[in-house]
Amino acid sequence: MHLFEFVPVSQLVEGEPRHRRSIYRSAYLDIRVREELAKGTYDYDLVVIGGGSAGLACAKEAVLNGARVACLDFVKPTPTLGTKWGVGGTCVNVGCIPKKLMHQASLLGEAVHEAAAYGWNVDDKIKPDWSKLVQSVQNHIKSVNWVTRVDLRDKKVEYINGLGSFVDAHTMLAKLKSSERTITAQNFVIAVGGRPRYPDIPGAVEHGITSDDLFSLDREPGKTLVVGAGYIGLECAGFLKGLGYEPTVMVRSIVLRGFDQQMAELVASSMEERGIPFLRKSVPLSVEKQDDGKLLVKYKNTETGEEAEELFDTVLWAIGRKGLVEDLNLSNAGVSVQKDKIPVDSQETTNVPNIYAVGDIIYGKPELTPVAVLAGRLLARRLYGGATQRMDYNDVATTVFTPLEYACVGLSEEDAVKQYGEDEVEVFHGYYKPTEFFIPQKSVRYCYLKAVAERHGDQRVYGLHYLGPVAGEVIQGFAAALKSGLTVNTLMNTVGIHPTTAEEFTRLSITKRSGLDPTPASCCS
Ligand code: FAD
Ligand code: NA7
Repeated sequence: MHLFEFVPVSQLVEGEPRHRRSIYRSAYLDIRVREELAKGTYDYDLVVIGGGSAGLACAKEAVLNGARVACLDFVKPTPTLGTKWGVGGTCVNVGCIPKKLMHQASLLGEAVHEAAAYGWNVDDKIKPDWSKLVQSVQNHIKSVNWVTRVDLRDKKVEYINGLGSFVDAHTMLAKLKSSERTITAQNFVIAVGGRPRYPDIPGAVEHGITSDDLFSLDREPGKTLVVGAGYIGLECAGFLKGLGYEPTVMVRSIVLRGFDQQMAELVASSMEERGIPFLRKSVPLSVEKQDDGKLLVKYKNTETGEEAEELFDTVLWAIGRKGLVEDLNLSNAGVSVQKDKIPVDSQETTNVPNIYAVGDIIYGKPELTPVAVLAGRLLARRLYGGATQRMDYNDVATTVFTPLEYACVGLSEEDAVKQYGEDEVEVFHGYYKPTEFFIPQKSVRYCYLKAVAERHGDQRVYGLHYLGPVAGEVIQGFAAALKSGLTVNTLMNTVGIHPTTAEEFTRLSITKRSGLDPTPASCCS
């Protein structure tokens, strides 16, 4: 018998309805037949809770591998403005996509201003139209919501617009618009993601907004206090500045916690150079609305204890996200929770064997769309396709879309030192001058990159860090190289593409340890 021969279940199990899907005839066949019989007692083989990046990928892949799948998705309106959105989750509606589009809008503004130096006759006083930008972004999002629904229908995933909560480990209650529905399933995948946090201070919820409101805001943001110096805070401050508004970033402790701190400080400095003030070591105390609609923010310096206040048009909380475990009634199913996230093992199984979790909701893993998508897909293949491949959460590349972008893959310098010891880590670094920055003469002060590598032996590269234009595009390919065991020798012997900024990685020759000046003399030698 061929290992992957398709055999309809109906030929294997007496009385099995004809529409039941085929399964692989393979080493695990006996188990599958037993599972098949058990499934007869449930409405679905799999119910996925959450129609975002992880849930949709998992649901579609499960159907492709023969499972009967329903996917629940429900969005609660934001507490301040009541903003809500359609199926697709955070990335599409209030995350990566609108963020990247607004970042692009701000880069375009910069490009238009630079165009004059390249000979274009452009009006120097150009101004963006916020409502038009929001309209364009929202139109795109609505079209993606529509395509997502059609795709689910075509792929035979039953989409249920309902808020799911567990009744027991095999039963879910879905609260629909005006009714309730009880659903049973053999397996559940929890993919509910997270939502922005609000600080516990007076006026926070009444007057402050989050990224969930920003991309559809029906007025110009104006002078904006962005509280939080994680990547969402910095990205929002960055595009708001590029669009001509006045953002200020309030930093509680450090910038970009979890990222390489030398790079993080360069990102912050490059933003300050563009006129974005950073209120360091500060936390907000209260937000009060004034008669003229302005928001008075009182805040304090955490080191000196000194208090201060300032008026803003908008206060944007970007202080992290909390996992959406509350509505799930996880205790009914016996699922453990750790700090509003769900701990899972290396197969994304929770402490309850038939309940899995993927995406932002899992504890201690990168909160990124491609991570959610791949983990969801691999999980479905393991559950229904007989696959064994597990998600590798290491060496995931990412980009911070600040005005000067920062992308990285692998270990930060401090993590490499922590893991291998200072004597065993070599850092190759250099400043560089992007050709496109020569006209008009733009600041190259923060165009910097480094390779963190093994000091001896093969000199394996542990991490790559790049601050400059199109950072994500630059690092993506290097991420594949790093995953394939990239060494310093390979990097140095790779012929660059000239004139690009990515080629600078092939020209790194100065180590930090040498103390030599890493600023470039010329662009072409
Ligand atoms: P989500 O996409 O959040 O989907 C979960 C879905 O489940 C939601 O629709 C939610 O409403 C629904 N839900 C919750 N509870 C229930 C329930 N009980 N019943 C039914 N449905 C429920 N990642 C990147 O890779 N690149 C980026 O550039 C990037 N930028 C970002 C920018 C911003 C502003 C934000 C906020 C995030 C960004 N991310 C980015 C992160 C990315 O959006 C997330 O990692 C990704 O969306 C996680 O997918 P998920 O499926 O786990 O959760
Ligand atoms: P992050 O990366 O968790 O950053 C949150 C930032 O907000 C960080 O600078 C925090 O400072 C700061 N923070 C947290 N709580 C407060 C309070 N109460 N007051 C002031 N400042 C505070 O969150 P993001 O929103 O940027 O991103 C969340 C995830 O979504 C991220 O992993 C992405 O992948 C997607 P701290 O360093 O803790 O002192």
